[in-house]
Amino acid sequence: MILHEKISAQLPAWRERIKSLAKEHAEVKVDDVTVGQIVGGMRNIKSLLSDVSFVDPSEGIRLRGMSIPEVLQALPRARGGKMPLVGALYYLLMIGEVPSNEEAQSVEDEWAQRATVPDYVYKMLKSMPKETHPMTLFSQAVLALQNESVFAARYHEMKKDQYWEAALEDSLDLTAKLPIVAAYIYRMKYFGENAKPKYNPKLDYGANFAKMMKVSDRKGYTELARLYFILHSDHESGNVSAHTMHLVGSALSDPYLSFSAALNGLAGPLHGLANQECLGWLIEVKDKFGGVPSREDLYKFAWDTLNGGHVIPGYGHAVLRVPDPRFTAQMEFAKKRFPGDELVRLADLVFDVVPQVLKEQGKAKNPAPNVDAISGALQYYYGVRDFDFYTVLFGIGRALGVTANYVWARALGQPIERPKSLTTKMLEEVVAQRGV
Ligand code: CMX
Repeated sequence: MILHEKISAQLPAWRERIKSLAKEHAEVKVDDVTVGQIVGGMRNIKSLLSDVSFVDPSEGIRLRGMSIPEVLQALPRARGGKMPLVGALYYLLMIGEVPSNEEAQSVEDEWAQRATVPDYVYKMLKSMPKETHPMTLFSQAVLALQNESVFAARYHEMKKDQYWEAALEDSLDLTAKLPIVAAYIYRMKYFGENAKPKYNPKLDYGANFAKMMKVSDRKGYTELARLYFILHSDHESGNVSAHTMHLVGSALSDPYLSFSAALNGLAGPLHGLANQECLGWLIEVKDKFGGVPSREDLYKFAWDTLNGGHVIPGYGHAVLRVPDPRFTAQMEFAKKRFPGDELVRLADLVFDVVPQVLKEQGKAKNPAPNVDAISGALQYYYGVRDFDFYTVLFGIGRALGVTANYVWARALGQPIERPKSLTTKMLEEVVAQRGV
């Protein structure tokens, strides 16, 4: 398998680099930790290692060193489409190089071979109460699939330097199954259907997802699915979903256990659920004003949201200090294809007004839009209008980045995570000793 071959070839050099850092330079200081960071959610403490992606606060995400426009430009495209193959992105995340068409296609072929979901998963999903949140169903399905884990089955017979191979098997199996599980949840929950979605090996990952979702403009939605999964794949390792995957995986919990945990973090309203929240907020504006409001009305509505004690979803970021390039890429997609759409025009007006409101309020360190500020509007345009499903889509994309990180974490023998906690009294004593 191509990913296996390429990672095997790179591994000796990577292991040497990590060994040298751990053995010869372990005492070198990278940063100091402040009291503010400890009481403030560990913000910006440099304490995780990932070569898959990096977020520059003033520029945004780089996936294996490439910006979003570079990724969209350089990766091999799906036949007849303008967007790259999702398999090409997975190759880039795993291997760190832009694949050839054949290499990208070989990842797509791996997925096609693995794209089956056991019956017990469907049965479990069907047995859940109708009102169960789709993220709960999605996470449960991943947990149920843990039964298939190669990593768990082989754990006792593997040596530590073989863990990554089983992790790679699981990662390919898991990512192959996620679009099927997600499409099944969608059709079951909102349309009362029970047919098992069929993955067509002649189509790529994005096209299969569009087909299984049964949206009416399949061609347009195929392109959106490809873009969406690529943009949501990775955002360095400190965000809640990526960090959760990393933390749980560090206990050698297999990729299914770790990813189910990551999904539970993604389901929080301050993280992935913000896409659902954001579309809800846009619709509220649209309903209240009977369409796109005036600048003044929107300005007042945004202030009312803040004064009501709520955040404005889709705005702000823990690391970024500029508009999120993932927002920009989606806005460009929408403006090219359906510029007159009411929600897109509204999202554009919000982009004009909300940063100003947040600046005036003076709390948010970053008043600019993040990835969630527009993603729901695009889904809505294509008829996927059940907002609570949106975070599931984020989850499919996020799996690509966090499993690539998982494979490399095992390949490089990253140890169990165990930061140290202090008591409040200890912190106060540190402050008193410093005399500040
Ligand atoms: N609306 C209102 N207030 C906001 C805000 C927003 N969009 N963004 C930040 N703030 C507030 C914070 O709540 C915080 O207030 P308190 O001091 O009262 O607690 C203050 O500004 C400072 O926060 P910050 O340091 O700028 O931001 P954080 O790193 O603490 O939080 C984030 C980052 C994303 C959770 C926050 O900006 C937020 O809640 N945004 C809205 C939800 C959202 O869009 N989340 C999705 C993020 C992307 C993703 O993970 O999917």
